Amino acid sequence: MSNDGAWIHDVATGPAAKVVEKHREPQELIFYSGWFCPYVQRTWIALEEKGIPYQYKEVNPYKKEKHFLEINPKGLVPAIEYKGKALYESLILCEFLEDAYPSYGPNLLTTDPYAKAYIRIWLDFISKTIVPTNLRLTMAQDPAKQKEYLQEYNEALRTLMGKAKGPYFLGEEFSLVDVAIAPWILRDYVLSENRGYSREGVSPEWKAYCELLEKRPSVANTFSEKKYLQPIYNRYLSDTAQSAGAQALRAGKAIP
Ligand SMILES: N[C@@H](CCC(=O)N[C@@H](CS)C(=O)NCC(=O)O)C(=O)O
Repeated sequence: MSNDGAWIHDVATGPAAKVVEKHREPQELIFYSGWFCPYVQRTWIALEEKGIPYQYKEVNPYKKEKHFLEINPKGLVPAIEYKGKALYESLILCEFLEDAYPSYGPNLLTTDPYAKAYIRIWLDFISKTIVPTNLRLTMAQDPAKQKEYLQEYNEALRTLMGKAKGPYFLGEEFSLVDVAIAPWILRDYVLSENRGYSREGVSPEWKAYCELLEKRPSVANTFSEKKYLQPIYNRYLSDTAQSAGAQALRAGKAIP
């Protein structure tokens, strides 16, 4: 199967296309994005929340073009180039934005040492438990495995919600924990339509939290039209995706 990414729609659409249009001018921060990618969306939400000037550049990471591999040797989006130097990894980029642009917008990581460490504990839980379980559930073909992973996924979301103060994870303030999970909330219709997941099935608190997050402008405005995501999700749902994440999961390795 071809893995050059030619089957992926090449530009952002819907609300995200309008945001892209506003970020064409050269800036000292270049944001290398793939419109479809949930990890990208984390960094994009943080850029928008903080009102940081950035230049948007669309990359198809499946094509592994030489110029992009020079920016991120892993060949994954998101990546940024800041004053000519390259960085990557969605949550590391979000933290970097707080350090590099302290006077821009709200501090999504807070300034309190305890709160910062607490946020990182839950970012770690999202990265190591929620996201891999979501992917496993999406890719599972055996109905018994789907059932098992759905239970695990619901349980993981309940664990997260058990710590949420409401309305956002930390209380009144929107933080990096909300940023880190929001892209998977916007895409959860894939699991509802195909894997028996429902927000109510997790908990009423989770449903309310999802509805709040998906309405937030930085979240809603960095999302494209769902129809263009369909070919991508079809590959995951039929377990034929060849992304680095899908391959790692099949091999029983941690997702990159
Ligand atoms: N841990 C990385 C994951 C990024 C990632 O997996 N991005 C995907 C797109 S959603 C990618 O670039 N895939 C290219 C490939 O699999 O070859 C992060 O958080 O930034």
